[in-house]
Amino acid sequence: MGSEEKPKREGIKLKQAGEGPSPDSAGPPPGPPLVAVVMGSTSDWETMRHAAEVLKQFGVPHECAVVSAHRTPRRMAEFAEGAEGRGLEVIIAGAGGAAHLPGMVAAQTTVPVLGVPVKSKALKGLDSLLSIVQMPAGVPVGALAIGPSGATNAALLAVAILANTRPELRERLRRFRDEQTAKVRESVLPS
Ligand code: RP5
Repeated sequence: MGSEEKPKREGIKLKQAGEGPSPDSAGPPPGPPLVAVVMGSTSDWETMRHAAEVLKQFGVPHECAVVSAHRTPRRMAEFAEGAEGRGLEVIIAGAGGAAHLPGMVAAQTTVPVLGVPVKSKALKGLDSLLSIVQMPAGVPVGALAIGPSGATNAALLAVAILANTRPELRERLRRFRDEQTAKVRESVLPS
């Protein structure tokens, strides 16, 4: 595979899919990953880390990796084709610009794919959003909002999907919502 194996940017130590813990300092919860957070570039991490943080908060074992549709197409294919066999139940894929990663991954697996449009410099993420949301009928990608909100919600949606068969996660999700509600109720506007 040669040069395809090299992520364009170094600096953020994103683990490659299937190579163990994510870059969080304390690492993700132990156990084989149930969710993969993949992104087209290390430059997407600033957005996608929000997904990893939510998964960690909910105690969901996950992995994070750079898997670029156009720079590492073979790695992307290997990742997507192996996802089900490795026990992944949800894939969160973030990309910016001509954001084909979520759709290309979804084309090669039946594991549900949630797409996060990363905010691009040129078009502020509108290009990413349209690339992800406008999948032709037959191969779905669940499209989230542009940027960190989308990454956060992709992880919350992944938790909700996993919670269908895991009552303890459902309970944690309920508690999260209750706490969120309480915070809003208790909030005070500055005078
Ligand atoms: C896409 O191109 C990535 O998902 C990223 O959002 C965008 C720009 O990548 P870099 O040029 O910053 O590596 O593949």
